[in-house]
Amino acid sequence: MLLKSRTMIKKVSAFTEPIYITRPVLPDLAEYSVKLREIWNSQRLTNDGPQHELFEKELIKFLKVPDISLFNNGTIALIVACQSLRLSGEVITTPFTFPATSHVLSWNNIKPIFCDIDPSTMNIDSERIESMITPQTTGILAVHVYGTPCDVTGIQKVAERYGLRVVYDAAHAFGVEIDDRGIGAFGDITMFSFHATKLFHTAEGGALTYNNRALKPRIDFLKNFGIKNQEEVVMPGINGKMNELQAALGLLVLEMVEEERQKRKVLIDVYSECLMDIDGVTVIKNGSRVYKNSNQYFVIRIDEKLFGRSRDYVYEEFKKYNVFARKYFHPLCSDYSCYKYLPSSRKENLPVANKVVKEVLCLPLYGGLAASDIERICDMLKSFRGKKAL
Ligand code: T4K
Repeated sequence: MLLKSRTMIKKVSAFTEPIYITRPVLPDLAEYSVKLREIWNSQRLTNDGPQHELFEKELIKFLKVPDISLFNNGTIALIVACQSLRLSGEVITTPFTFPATSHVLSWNNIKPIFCDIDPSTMNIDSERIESMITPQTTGILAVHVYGTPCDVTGIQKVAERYGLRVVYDAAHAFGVEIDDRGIGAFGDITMFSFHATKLFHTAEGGALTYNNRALKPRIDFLKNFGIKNQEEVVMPGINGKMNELQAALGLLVLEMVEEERQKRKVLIDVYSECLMDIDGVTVIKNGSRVYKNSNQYFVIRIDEKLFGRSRDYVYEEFKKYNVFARKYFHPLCSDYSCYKYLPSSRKENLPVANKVVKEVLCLPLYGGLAASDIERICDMLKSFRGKKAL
């Protein structure tokens, strides 16, 4: 039975094994060995082999997108997305994300312009984007943070009004849909990360999806050194190719992803119920039921005044119980030494992001956890409350 009382504190013991923020879904090793045997027999290890070709086709169906290009990781994919759209000058982006998002702009010699975030979705605030546009602005790089979709309609309207390109970082949004439309079908290009820590993964890996299929040749040249054929190299490309071992793993993990998503949904419901009425703890809803969620993260916000303890205190206490929560995405990109000098990094420009980043905490979430593990983590959290909150 779940704990309901606000004041009752259960004595909780630490986990004997560490509980991490996530664990990867892994197919049966024997099944993967069968795939590896095929690869061994063919001696085709990379460069658009048969596993890669099949994986592209399967992902197009699963993600409900018109076209796709596979990559060795999400960061290189995002660098190529900016290159393929010829983004330059300034690009408006969010400070509340993983370092990769703003770094890909730097790798393209583009100045990141940080725009504040929406307090409810924690995504870039579409209503503030317009005020950040200058004659140098060429695009918007938005993140569906924690898998919650951005205001895709609002962003598209601003982009069309000013002739800007839109790139989405959907690293956390695998399989998310809005009105039955894949999240990767919005904007000019969407990037997915298939890192081991993601709901869906290929150990390392990533993809770009896009509506305009005319983009494919340029994207695919860019990820393969700019090679068009054995006689022509048409642009300064990079090596961003996904290999056959990654693609084969992806094909097997893809078969398991829906089950993993459902298991996580059950655990999210357990968390939500356990934490429903704790003063100072807000459960971040991954969106209404209008669209399909990725269930990538379970996120709470801790209001220090009401809870009686800070987010950082809770994070440290959890460690003593062998629970490794994460402060994604602290620190803000605008606070990194390489970006804090930018005028858009000033705290006055980013009041919401600066508040949110002190309060968020991602709790462990993966299908291998039991409901009783989640209840135990919730009991720990309750026991951390400060006196004022009791
Ligand atoms: N954009 C956004 C918004 C992103 O969040 C990311 C990546 C990217 C772009 C870039 O995509 P990629 O280039 O990575 O495809 C992890 C991941 O490395 C990173 O991919 C991810 N975002 C980020 C949110 O999380 P760390 O530094 O937190 O990972 P790490 O190694 O501390 O792992 C966390 C926990 O996961 C570990 O404590 C245990 C578990 N774990 C991890 C790995 C790697 C496993 O159980 N098995 C594993 O193999 O960054």
